[in-house]
Amino acid sequence: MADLIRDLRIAWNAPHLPVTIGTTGMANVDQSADGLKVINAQAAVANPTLYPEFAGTVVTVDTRPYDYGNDVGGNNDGYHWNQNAESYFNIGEQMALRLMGILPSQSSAKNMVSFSIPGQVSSNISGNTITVTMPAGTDRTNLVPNFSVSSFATALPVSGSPRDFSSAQSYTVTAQNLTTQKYTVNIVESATTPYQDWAVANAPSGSSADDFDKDGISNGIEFLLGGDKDTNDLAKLPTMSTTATHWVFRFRRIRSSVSGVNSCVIDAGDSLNAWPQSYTVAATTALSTPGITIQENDPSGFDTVTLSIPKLGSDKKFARLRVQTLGQ
Ligand SMILES: [Ca+2]
Ligand SMILES: [Ca+2]
Repeated sequence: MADLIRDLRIAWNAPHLPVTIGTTGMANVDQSADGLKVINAQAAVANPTLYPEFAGTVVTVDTRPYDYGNDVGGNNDGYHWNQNAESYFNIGEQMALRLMGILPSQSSAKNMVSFSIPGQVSSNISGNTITVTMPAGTDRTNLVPNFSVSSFATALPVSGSPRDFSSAQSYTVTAQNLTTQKYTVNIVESATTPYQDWAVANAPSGSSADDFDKDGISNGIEFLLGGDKDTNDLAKLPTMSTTATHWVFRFRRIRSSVSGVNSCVIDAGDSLNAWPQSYTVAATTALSTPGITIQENDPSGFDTVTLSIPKLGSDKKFARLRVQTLGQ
């Protein structure tokens, strides 16, 4: 029996495989001879003094109490518990209960550890209620939270699922031991403007026209492009390229900035002296000046903004991005 357990543990690559042993059912007819030897040997495997390698992972159930004798059901064979169904049921139950007693304990942890929504101002987990503050004017109908839960726990809906937060939404976290906890998520709007919320962390002094972190990008533009005070954000600035027929001006804006600007305009012209062409960048392609295409959530949390201007014979083109934020 000990060798069998060792072999199974190797074969299944399960060095701590829990094992429950039911003693032989030959007890009543062979109690004094070989049957008893087998019973004692089966019991010995679960004796941690004799087999310390099995301590805590192997148990033996003595099945003799479940032999109800020849007079109670069964077939009076005198062995195999007289094929009494009640014996089999009770032995199986005892073996299962003893096995459960040596299984590794399952975690009951089911906490929502962190919860955030891209573009949020802040989020707070208090008990089973989560409050996320989003910039004023945020469209709540299709927000995509990211969250983490306790080790071994799972959650529904899963992290990264888009949901309509027009009303409070609930999440159920299920622990490894299958107990559950419900969390309710409420969205509130910030009392300050999105730019002001950004500036608290990234430009605590000066106006949107200043360059707080001196990376060459003014605060207002940096807000729009998703920059921060700890990063040199030059790589986020708009790019200009050409096709056979068009000048192409392109940048990514952080999506939550849409409700944070009075205006976002691309000026263009054939020299740096004058900017005769102006294109308004609004929330969507349809609301923007023709020539502008907005790919929403490309990637998630950002929009890709593209302006295409026909060349029409001009051999050079200049363009600039102007942003006027709500709140300075
Ligand atoms: Ca800057
Ligand atoms: Ca920066």
